[in-house]
Amino acid sequence: MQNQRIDSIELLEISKISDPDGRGNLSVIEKGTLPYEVKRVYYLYDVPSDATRGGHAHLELQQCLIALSGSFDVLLDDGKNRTKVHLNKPNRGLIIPSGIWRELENFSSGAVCLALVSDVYKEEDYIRDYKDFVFYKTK
Ligand code: T46
Repeated sequence: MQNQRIDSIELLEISKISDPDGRGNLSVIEKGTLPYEVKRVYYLYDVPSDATRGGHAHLELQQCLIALSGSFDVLLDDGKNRTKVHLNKPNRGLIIPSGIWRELENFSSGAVCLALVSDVYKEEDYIRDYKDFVFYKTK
């Protein structure tokens, strides 16, 4: 959506079930955890520390990003305001609504970014040019 602002971005604390016998942790995302139905899952890995992923906005797609392993920064921009979120916990999700520019950078060694998203892949849903994005937000 065109009028989404930075303050509509949510940090989700995902339940963590710690095993009483020391077998580690288990986190669950199920129907109702996210504000949309998950239609696709993809993940980023082996990302060099000097690489940037993203660099676009979506017209309709909603996403939840999780640092399953390691850490990275997510720069978020609504055309007027910017913020940066550091993701470094497998039980924390960053929910990005549509209409928000994002850039992922500063990947640690071994970082894995899991994305749970609201639709199948559609290139026509992307705004990949920042000037086009700013124009879209001011329309
Ligand atoms: C996002 C950030 C966090 C597909 O064929 N299917 C897919 O589901 C995806 C996500 C990508 N692709 C193809 C399209 C390109 O040829 O994989 C190639 C790389 O995609 P892209 O340049 O969009 O990758 P990122 O990491 O810059 O962006 C991705 C997502 O596209 C995007 O929605 O928010 O991760």
